Amino acid sequence: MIFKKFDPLKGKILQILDQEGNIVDKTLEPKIDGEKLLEIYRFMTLGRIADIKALQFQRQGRMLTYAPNRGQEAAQIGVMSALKKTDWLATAFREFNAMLYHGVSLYQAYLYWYGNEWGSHFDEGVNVLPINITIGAQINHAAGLAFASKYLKKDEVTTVFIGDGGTSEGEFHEGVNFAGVLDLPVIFVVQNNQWAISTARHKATKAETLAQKAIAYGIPGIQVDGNDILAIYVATSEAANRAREGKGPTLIEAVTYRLGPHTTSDDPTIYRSDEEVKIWEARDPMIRFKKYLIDKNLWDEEKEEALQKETTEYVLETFKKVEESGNSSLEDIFNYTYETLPPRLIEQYNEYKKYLEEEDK
Ligand SMILES: Cc1ncc(C[n+]2csc(CCOP(=O)(O)OP(=O)(O)O)c2C)c(N)n1
Ligand SMILES: [Mg+2]
Repeated sequence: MIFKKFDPLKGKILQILDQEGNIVDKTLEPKIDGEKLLEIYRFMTLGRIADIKALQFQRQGRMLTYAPNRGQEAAQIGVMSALKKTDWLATAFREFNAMLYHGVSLYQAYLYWYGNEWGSHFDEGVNVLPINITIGAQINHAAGLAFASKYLKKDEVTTVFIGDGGTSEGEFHEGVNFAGVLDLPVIFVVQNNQWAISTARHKATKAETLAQKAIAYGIPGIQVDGNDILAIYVATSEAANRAREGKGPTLIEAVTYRLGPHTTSDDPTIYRSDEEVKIWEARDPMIRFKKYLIDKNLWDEEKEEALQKETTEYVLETFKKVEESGNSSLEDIFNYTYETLPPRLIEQYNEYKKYLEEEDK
């Protein structure tokens, strides 16, 4: 129903909770119980603190390259909180919060960015595919996974995230088209964070909205305020219902903003203005959701302080464990993609082995 009301071509964007934390349309407010609302807020806080700390660890030389997601908490947790744990998640590399909410431990998530291969090996029963750095590839993984779920008649929905820039990749077209034509149970979530490294969103495509790309594949598309967790939750719930009823895929464009750098190797001050960042800082998804919880008498400053303290301690303790785990073995880097290593990887293996032996001397 919501997809008919918010036509992506008419520039209508779904918002339920505005920037100040006020409900703009009471009829659309989802019925989420207090306990779950608090669980969502705890995860948002964990994601926010873990993200800020990861950047600091990297600056201290204790972590490898890291891709921050500050500002995108609602776009990720809003989606995952509307799904079941038996559903599947396919990610690019900025979905730290989505992964944590869907069952990846903070220890595992950190391990990956620490450079340890075991950070890609999630616990049994955690339905999350490994991080995908190749822009767009996860779209086809998701379509394939959803094809398998449908073929095996399993009640599973696959959700896949991609960035605004990623929607210009060939793989995006192939995967969404494939899912559309076969009515696969997939939700495509485009996190439009306005930038693809230093390429502004309007320089990557002439399309007015990214949600309207859905029209070409004959599937519903909707543009949602990605910093409004209630709106994201509502759109995802409807998309998941459609998928479970066999009605096929949906595309959700979450309009959001990457408040930090692209990665720890990037300096965003070169390509975007402080004014732009300030506008989006005021749209921070955490500020409005906290206000919503306070208005509902579920939250106060005392609870906030305790949560901040407890979460920071947990994050620091977890990272200590990651550092104690050290690096994975050389074999771990090469052993899990091919049954028999192709010649070029044998060459790389030998080269790296030699490098490590020389370093040890
Ligand atoms: C196939 C491919 N081409 C180029 C890159 C280099 N690259 C890494 S991130 C990125 C930009 C991605 O932008 P977007 O899809 O908007 O996602 P965001 O980083 O904003 O989350 C590029 C071009 C890559 N990883 N894979
Ligand atoms: Mg982007």
